[in-house]
Amino acid sequence: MLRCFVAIGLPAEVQTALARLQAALPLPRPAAAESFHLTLAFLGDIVETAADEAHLALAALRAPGFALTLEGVALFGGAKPRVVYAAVAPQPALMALQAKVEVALRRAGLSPDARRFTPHVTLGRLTGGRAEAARVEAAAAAAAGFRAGPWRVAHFGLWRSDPAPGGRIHAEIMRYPLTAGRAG
Ligand code: 3AM
Repeated sequence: MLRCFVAIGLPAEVQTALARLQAALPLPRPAAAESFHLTLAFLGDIVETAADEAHLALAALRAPGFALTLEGVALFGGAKPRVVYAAVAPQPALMALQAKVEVALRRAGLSPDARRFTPHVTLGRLTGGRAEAARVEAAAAAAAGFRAGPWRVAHFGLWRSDPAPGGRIHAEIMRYPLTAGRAG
């Protein structure tokens, strides 16, 4: 079994900006800066033949590249925040790509997570304490002016997630080009 997801990787200068932002937040479980990503679809633990099917479906997908900007810092989880993330400026071409990825995966017989897509780059996770949540919320509010990009997204990828001491490590295993269209 292989834990897989589909994501957009980030250029080095955006990773650096995010690492700087991350350092300004008191995160109990920071995400590894070298594998910051924007998840498009989560496939979960799948057998290798299913990963091969996902690869074939993604390799056949055609969608235009686009410009992306990160803007602001926010938290998932409402009253019990669990994830701190950099938000993404609205980009219809990103939403269209995500929808195409999801359809392509379903047509290939896979079952991507069906939750509503909220574009984000995870910076770190919380452990559940109330004082910790208050500290992170205050720091996130102070960093609300964060902005990185725009940069051009020219490809997306199939990623794997593996357990590692202190969390999980993520790595892109396949990359799929976007077309040089006009979007964004
Ligand atoms: O790094 P982010 O947060 O974008 O949160 C997990 C991570 O996304 C997400 O998939 C990415 C790689 O692990 N993830 C984990 N379990 C998930 C699930 N059941 C999930 N996304 C949706 N549904």
